Amino acid sequence: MRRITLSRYLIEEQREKGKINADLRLLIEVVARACKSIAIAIGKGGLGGEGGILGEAGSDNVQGEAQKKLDVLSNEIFLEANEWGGHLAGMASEEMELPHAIPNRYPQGEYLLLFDPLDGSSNIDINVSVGTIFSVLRCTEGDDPTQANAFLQAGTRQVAAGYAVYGPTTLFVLTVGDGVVCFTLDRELGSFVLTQENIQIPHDTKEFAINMSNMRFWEPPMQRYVNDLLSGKEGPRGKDFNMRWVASMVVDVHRILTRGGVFMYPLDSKIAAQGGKLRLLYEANPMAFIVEQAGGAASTGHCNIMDIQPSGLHQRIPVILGSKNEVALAVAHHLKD
Ligand code: AHM
Ligand code: MG
Repeated sequence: MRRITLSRYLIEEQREKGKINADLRLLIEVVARACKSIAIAIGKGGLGGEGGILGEAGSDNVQGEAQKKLDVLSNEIFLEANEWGGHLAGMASEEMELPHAIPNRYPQGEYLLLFDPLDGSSNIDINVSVGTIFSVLRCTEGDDPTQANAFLQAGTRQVAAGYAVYGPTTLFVLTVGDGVVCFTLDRELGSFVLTQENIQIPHDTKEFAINMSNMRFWEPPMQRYVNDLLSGKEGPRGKDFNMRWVASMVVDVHRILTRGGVFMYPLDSKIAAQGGKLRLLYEANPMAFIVEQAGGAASTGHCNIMDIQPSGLHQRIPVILGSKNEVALAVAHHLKD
């Protein structure tokens, strides 16, 4: 069998298809290398470093959430790996209040890298899969990449997005706007090898993912939609649904890429003031790009996620994404209201 490594896939996307240039290829390779380092750190678990690498870091991030040691470590791995290659104009991370400027001693490139270094980190201490999510934009000419404004671009302007899953196997899922591909880390060789091409999300599903404990706090359209799912065969949908909730978005989205489904983190009255739970730039946009490239859909309930013009680096929004027809039904409930 022809083994296609990530490097070879990227060279073919550049040379034969002209989908990416050399800088974007380098950027994605460096991101994948950083994900490998994070996978190794996570794999050490309670054995890693002085005092282990599990548990709280003792600090809060910009959003006032307690950081895990691995949140901080993964963020550092990403910054260090990506700042010297000459392909980036700047970086922004879920874990940092302000953009990270590329040090003057390194050349600057045209791309902006946005990332959630460790998504689902509340799962770390219980040995459940977590991941990394990233999104790539072009820095607009005249914009200052050390300022938040440069990063406030609609998701439709992403040139690449992807995520890594640190689970029983380490996976690297990628789109450069030419469909979605998945690579599996060959631990002996230390390289990502293509294991799935042209991933397609089935348009229909019988599976949904949502944190049901928040149901009483949701807005009426979401309550009505989920009630329809829960009523199963006897309800208006005429079929029984199954539910899954890993509480690591990467894993819940990866399941949807694998067998379909709908993933939702709606607005609820506890988090209304902050606009939602998931972050537009680091979580919703990259996942929306991947899901749409795989034939699925991604909406807030009122508009397509990738059409939103961001207003802040850490803006949060409601998210409904996955199987196309199911997302359309959830959106229909919101439009009726
Ligand atoms: P994080 O980036 O701080 O880990 O937060 C995002 C995570 C998502 O991965 C997941 O879907 C969600 O938060 C789970 O939230 P909850 O614990 O409310 O179910
Ligand atoms: Mg996250």
